[in-house]
Amino acid sequence: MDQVRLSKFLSLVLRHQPETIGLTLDPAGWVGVEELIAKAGAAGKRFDRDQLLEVVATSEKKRFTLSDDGCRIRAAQGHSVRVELGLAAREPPLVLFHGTATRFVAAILEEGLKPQGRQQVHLSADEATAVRVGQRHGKPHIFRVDSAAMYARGLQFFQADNGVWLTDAVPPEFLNSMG
Ligand code: HQG
Repeated sequence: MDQVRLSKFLSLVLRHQPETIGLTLDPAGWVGVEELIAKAGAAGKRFDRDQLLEVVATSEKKRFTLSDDGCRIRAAQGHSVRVELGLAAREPPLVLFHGTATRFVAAILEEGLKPQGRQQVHLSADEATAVRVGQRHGKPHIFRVDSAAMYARGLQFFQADNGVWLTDAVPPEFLNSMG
């Protein structure tokens, strides 16, 4: 399997549908590397440990995290299955960004940002990343999130292993449209 296909396959089984290959994530989202390789292989998706490590190392978004002992792997963020990543709550930068598509703007202004299919809302510290995320959905639209005010209000923020900022929801009063 080439690297892009392997990365997409890993996103599918480690974030969304582990059961398609008979895999079960532990409560924090981890699976054994050997078990993953064996169950993927049995399902016709063949790759070895070196190929897996290559994808982990070269994923520009650092989508996957290896345990310190190298025996387990998980997705850094983006899950739709319920996982408790065990991230410590921390103070966010003063401003964070969220990229979406123009067709979602009216609903977002009305009800704020919701996690939709995922466990939490994804935010980035830089605008360029938000533009790329928004482009996945269509014509991009960027919101500035007043994370300082949310934090002051007691709302919690977490930073995934790959730097993405996560929060449960962003109420509309903390959103500024950037046009
Ligand atoms: C939108 C990628 C209507 C939200 C990226 C987004 C990210 C609403 C879409 C990660 C809404 C959900 C996540 C509301 C939010 N009404 N639409 N109230 N609230 N939305 O894909 O943030 O490449 O689940 O704006 O880099 O786009 O997969 O979330 O457009 O980090 O590694 O609902 O996925 O990473 O879409 O992307 P998604 P996202 P990977």
